[in-house]
Amino acid sequence: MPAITIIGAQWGDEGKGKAADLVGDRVDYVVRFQGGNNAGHTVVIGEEKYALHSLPVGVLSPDVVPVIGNGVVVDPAVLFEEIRGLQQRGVTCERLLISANAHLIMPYHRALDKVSERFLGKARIGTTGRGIGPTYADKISRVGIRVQDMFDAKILRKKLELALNDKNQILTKVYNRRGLELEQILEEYVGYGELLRPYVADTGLILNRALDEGRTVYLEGSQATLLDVDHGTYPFVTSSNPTAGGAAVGAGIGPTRITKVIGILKAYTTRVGSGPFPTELHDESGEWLRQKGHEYGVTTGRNRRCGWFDAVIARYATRVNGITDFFLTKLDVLSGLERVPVCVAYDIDGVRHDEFPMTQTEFHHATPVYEYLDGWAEDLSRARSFEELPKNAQAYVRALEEMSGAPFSAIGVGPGREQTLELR
Ligand code: 2SA
Ligand code: GDP
Ligand code: MG
Repeated sequence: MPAITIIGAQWGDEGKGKAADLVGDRVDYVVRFQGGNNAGHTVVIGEEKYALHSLPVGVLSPDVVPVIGNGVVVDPAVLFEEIRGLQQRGVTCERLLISANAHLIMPYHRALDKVSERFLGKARIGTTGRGIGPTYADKISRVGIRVQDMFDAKILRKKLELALNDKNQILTKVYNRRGLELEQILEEYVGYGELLRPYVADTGLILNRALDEGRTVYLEGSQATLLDVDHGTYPFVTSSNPTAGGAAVGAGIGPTRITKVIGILKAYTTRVGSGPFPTELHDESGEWLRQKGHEYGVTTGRNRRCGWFDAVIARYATRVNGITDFFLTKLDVLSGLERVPVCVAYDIDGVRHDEFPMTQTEFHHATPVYEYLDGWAEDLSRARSFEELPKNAQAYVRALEEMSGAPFSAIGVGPGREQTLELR
């Protein structure tokens, strides 16, 4: 049976949380495979709204096993806070499984993330400040600390000594900040180890066995294609691989297990943090989209930058991820426009580009070539089938589908579970 992955097709916040929740009653496992508590995934169930950061959305479905895979970075304090918050609202997290190989976000990672951003000034990435980049950097440098290290105080001490030698030098000598105390961190993380132990498992083995037994595994991406450290707008990216290839690596399954790659695509575009964004609107239209779409960071509360739909990006996401179908979200937000601009190609220094350009410099110079589609005035939030949508909204969807390079299988007309139209 299949593993299915959902991937953000733009710069994040496309509505992956809602998409993952929708399948909750049809899957057995929901797995986070990269990123950490930089993510903000919103799920609206009736009157209740949940914002998940570390936990997979599957935690909200009673019959699903939520899994934090080996590719994720975990901040134990944040994770426990999130578990506690859910428990207070009657959501139990007992089924949660956490990979022993997942890396831990340490206090010096958070400190370095914040202070390096401050020192970068105008060149800053605009990170979430959660320590994500420094944690992945240590993982790749082979000096990271993993979940399993918390179970052995002696090993943890050795690894911490090594790490702090280096990090305290940087914090004090380069950034003129206070160094961190080994004993304090050791005590804190040994404590987290005891609390986490019941959840820790060989998640790769469990997921492979589940697939062998015919169960369905859902791989929930965070961030998005253009924030991918390999395929995104480097250096303005996150430090993991949110693209479909990363799903296999970060969950511990083979790529041949993944039979479906669902791209989540917003009917317009947003980005939070720095970096190039060809269709960005700096005028009242951008503000209109932000307010109508409630485009504010779920983790940091930052204003999201807003712009029109970009078909070059959608095609790029199809190519990089091998997207089998798209879920188009937030179509309802566009009601009330006379004409809806859609970027169909870029003009780069006088040359038309239909594909994502090869170099970052070209992307920085890209200006959108727009086509203007007829808008609609009607409120879409009560529509329950594609046929109920105004003709121009239907035409907008079909035009985007044509440009994006993969079929659209669902359309979002509101944040609620029932505000989803299936497309054949
Ligand atoms: P980081 O913290 O190292 O991952 O930041 C690097 C870049 O990745 C962006 N990033 C995100 N972009 C969109 N949504 C994210 N999650 C939150 C949300 C963001 C928030 O759901 O709203 O609340 O601000 C997310 N996480 C990371 C980040 O903006 C940097 O551009
Ligand atoms: P994620 O990071 O991709 O999970 O997305 P976020 O949760 O950060 O942001 C998406 C926001 O859009 C959330 O507030 C969702 O509740 C909301 N949302 C999702 N789908 C739709 C939709 O089709 N229409 C509207 N109006 N809101 C939606
Ligand atoms: Mg989000």
